[in-house]
Amino acid sequence: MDFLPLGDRRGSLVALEGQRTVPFAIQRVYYLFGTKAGVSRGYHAHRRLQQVAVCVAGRCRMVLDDGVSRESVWLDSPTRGLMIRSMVWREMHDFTPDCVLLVLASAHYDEADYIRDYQQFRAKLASIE
Ligand code: T46
Repeated sequence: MDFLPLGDRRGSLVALEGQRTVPFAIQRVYYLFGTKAGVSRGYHAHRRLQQVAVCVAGRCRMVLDDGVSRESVWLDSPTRGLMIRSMVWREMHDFTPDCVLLVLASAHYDEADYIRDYQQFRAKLASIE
């Protein structure tokens, strides 16, 4: 999803609003930064959580796997967000040292919502088909 950059000669601004720019009520905001060189993150899916990820500085590569197809997307613009729906396996790779990945989430943190084992993720998908 593309965000409209606002602003003027002083610089740019992007405003993200729950249930408007972002298609859910935002319950939580967090950001990943200082990811060490060569480190990958993620390797999980969420049972119910929906999220939008925006790289507000630097870049990283997000891999999304819905059990049918696997796509790799570079996040490298503060005006582009990636919608991550529930029951999608995600991995994050190739973080630049300056990468700050902002994530808007539809719910508060709940470890019980995570599926951190890929085989369990595939089994859960098969059970809801
Ligand atoms: C996701 C990707 C994009 C909390 O206590 N509260 C929080 O809101 C979050 C997000 C994490 N944590 C704790 C849980 C772990 O002890 O912070 C630690 C690191 O979390 P995790 O290993 O899950 O981080 P990533 O970078 O692998 O994944 C994160 C999010 O957890 C996840 O929902 O989709 O970023």
